[in-house]
Amino acid sequence: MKPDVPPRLLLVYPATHKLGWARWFQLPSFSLQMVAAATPPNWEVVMADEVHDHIPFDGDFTLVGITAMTHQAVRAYKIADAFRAKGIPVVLGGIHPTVLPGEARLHADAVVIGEAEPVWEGLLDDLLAGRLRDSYRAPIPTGNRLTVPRARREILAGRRYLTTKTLQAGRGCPYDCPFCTVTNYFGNTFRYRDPEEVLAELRSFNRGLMVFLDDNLLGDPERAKPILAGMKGLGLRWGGQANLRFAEDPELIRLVAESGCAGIFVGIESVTGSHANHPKTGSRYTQADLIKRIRDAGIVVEASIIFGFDDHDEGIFEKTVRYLEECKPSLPTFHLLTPYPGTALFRRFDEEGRLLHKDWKRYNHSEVVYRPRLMSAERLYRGWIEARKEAYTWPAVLSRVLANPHGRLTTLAYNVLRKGPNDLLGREEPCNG
Ligand code: B12
Repeated sequence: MKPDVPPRLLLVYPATHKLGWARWFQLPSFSLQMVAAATPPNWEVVMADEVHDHIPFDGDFTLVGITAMTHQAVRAYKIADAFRAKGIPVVLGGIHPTVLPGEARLHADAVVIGEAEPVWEGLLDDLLAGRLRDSYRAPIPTGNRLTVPRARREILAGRRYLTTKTLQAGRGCPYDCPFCTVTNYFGNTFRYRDPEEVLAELRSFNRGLMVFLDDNLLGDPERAKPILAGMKGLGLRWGGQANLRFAEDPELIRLVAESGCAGIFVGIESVTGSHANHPKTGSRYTQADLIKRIRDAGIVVEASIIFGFDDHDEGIFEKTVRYLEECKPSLPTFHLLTPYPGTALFRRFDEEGRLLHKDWKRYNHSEVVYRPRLMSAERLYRGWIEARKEAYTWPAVLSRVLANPHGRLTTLAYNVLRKGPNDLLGREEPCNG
C-alpha cells in the first residue's frame, strides 16, 4: 500500500432486480452502516447500494466488503468474483455467508461469520499486515446488553430513501421459530442497548419518520418501556416489529401509542395449530383479542401470515381469509413459507428430499421452493395469490378501516398502497413445482 494514502473500503449492497421509483421507498442497508461504524477512522469508507448505484468495478479499493441475505447471494458472489478477478480482496458477511460460510468462501478471500463488531477491526489489521485468514467467526452473543457504536449514516449521502432514520434498540430473540434464522446466530436473549444511548440517538433524528430494525423491539417489556417513555414529545413517528404478546401489557400498549407509533408489524404466522408460533402464542389471550387491543389503542397493526406449513391443506386460504375478516388487523400481509438455509425447517426439508432446488435467488418468499405436504406447489402458489386478492377487495379493506376507529385515514392509506400490487397479481410465472 502507498504510504500516506488511507486504505479504502468499498461496502456493497447487492440488488436482485431493478426497482424503478420504488427505490426511493426502501430502507438503506443497516448492516453496512454498522460495518462502516466498526471500521477504524483511518479507513476511507465508500458505499455502493446497487438499488441506487452502479458498482464501481474500476475503483481503487484496498478491500471490498459485500453483505448478503440468501436471495442476494448469487448476485453477491458475481460481484465478488468480478473484484477478485481484478486482484482486489473481497470479504463476504451477513446472514447468508454466516449460515453457509463454506459456499461463500468460494467467492471471497475471507468470510465474516456472525456480527462484524467483535472481529472486523482485527480482520482489517490482518489484511494490512498481509495475514488475512479464511474466516472470522464472531462468538454467538450471550447476555442481555448490546454495546455497539451508532450507525454511520453519512455513507448513504446522495441517495433518497424512505428514511435514513433507522436504528436498533436491541438484537436477538429467544423464540427460535423453526423458519427463522435469528436465534441460532444472534443469540437466544434480547440484548438491549443502554436506553439513554438509544434516546440520545433518537433525539438526534430531530422529528419525522424513523424505523426500529430490532428482531423484536418489545420482546422484553421492562427494557422497552423506558425507551418508549422517553420518546414522548420527540415528534417522531415510528415503525417496528414485535411479538403480538406485547398487547398483554396495557401499560406497554399505552406507551407504544403515546410514543408516536405509526405501525407495528407482528407475525401471526399461521391460523392453524401451534407448530408455527407456539412459544409466541402461549398466551391466555387469543390472537384476535390481542389484535383488537392494539387497534383500540389507535395503533396500526400489520399482521404477517405464512402459507405452506405441513398442516396446511387446500382449505387454509379460505380459513385464513375468514379469520382475518373476524379479527381485522389493520393490514394483513401474506408470505410463502421459505426454508432458509441455517434454519431447522431447511434441514428437515433437505433431509426429507423436499427442496425443489437450491437456487438462492428464488428463495424470496414469492416462489414455492419446496414440496408442500398436503397440496401441490402450484396450488400453494395459486392459493397465496387468491388470498391476497380476496383480503384486499374493497369490502374487506373498508371493514378493516371501520374497525380502526382511531386511525382510519392511515389504515385506509396503507391498505390502498398494498391493494394496488395485490390487484396486479397472477400474471407471473406460477411456481417451481
Ligand atoms: C430489519 C430487517 C429487515 C428490514 C431491512 C431494513 C434494512 N434495509 O436494513 C426489512 C423489513 C426491509 C426487511 C426485509 C426483508 N427481510 Co429482513 N430482517 C430484518 C432483521 C430483523 C434485522 C436485520 C438488520 O438490519 N440487522 C442489523 C444488522 C446490523 O445486523 P446484520 O444484518 O446481521 O449485520 C451484521 C452481521 O450480519 C454482519 N454483516 C452483515 N453484512 C455484512 C457485510 C460484511 C462485509 C461484513 C464484514 C459483515 C456483515 O455485521 C453486521 C453488524 O454486526 C433480520 C433478522 C436478523 N436479526 O438478522 C431480518 C432478516 C435479515 N430478513 C429476512 C428476510 C427473509 C427478509 C425479506 C426477504 C422478507 C420478505 N418477505 O420480503 C425482505 C428482503 C428485503 C430486501 N431488501 O431485499 C431474513 C433473511 C434470511 C435469509 N437467510 O436471507 C432475516 C434473517 C429474518 C429471518 N426471519 O430469518 N428485513
